[in-house]
Amino acid sequence: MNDIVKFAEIVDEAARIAKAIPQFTTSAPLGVDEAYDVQARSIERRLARGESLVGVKMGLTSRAKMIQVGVDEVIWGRLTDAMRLEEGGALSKKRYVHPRIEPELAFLMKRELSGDVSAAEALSAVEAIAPAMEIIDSRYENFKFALPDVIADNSSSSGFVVGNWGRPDQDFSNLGIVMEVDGRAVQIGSTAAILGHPTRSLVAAARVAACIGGLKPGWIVLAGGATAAHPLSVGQHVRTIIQNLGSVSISIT
Ligand code: 0L1
Ligand code: MG
Repeated sequence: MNDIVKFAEIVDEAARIAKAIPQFTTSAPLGVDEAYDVQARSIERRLARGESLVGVKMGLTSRAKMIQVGVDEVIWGRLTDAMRLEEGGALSKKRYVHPRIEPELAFLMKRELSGDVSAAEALSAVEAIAPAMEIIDSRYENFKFALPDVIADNSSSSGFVVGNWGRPDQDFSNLGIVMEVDGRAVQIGSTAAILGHPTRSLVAAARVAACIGGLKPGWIVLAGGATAAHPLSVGQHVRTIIQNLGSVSISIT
């Protein structure tokens, strides 16, 4: 069995049963392109089990996130329907290895978008925007990885929750963000931290998604965390408020 297939099986199984694994790059060479092949094959295994692709996540789009994990390149991953959590609902911590949560801005696509596009073209393909949160759960022991490891592991993406959709024809370039745990602010930021403007993340998403046929109507694009991610514990209630857009919440059980 070649390494791509083997790594895809290992990381898929680690995610499926929530069990930490050693990072790949300490024992085998793995490049960035191969790591995206591992990601693609591991997600194919989920699709074969009945899940469907519903979008993409952009990762490490802010300095705070790059510093938190020691990687300084924008990365991306795939979102499936099984990763979506109900707004205001519950997240069962035992389904994850060592989950963290981070505030995000979500785009809902109304038209296909693929390849090199301008910011205006990208925005014209958007149906709506919403406050969101992403559950980040590296499958690697101690949340430690190099760039190819995290890419192979679907860029740590493990779940997401989206609030109410709002109009995209508003200025969302610099909106205040507060993420609270049990009513106490744990992360504060601005949508401007997402590559200087979240639309830049959508432009990047269109470019990287060209290899999977582009972003599709109805898909969700998570623009990337604007702050560092926060560790989750049983009993917490987590809420993110984005100025003018509203809030999104989840309880940890
Ligand atoms: O910003 C992100 O969503 C990056 C995820 C990969 C790094 C991490 O596990 O926090
Ligand atoms: Mg994220």
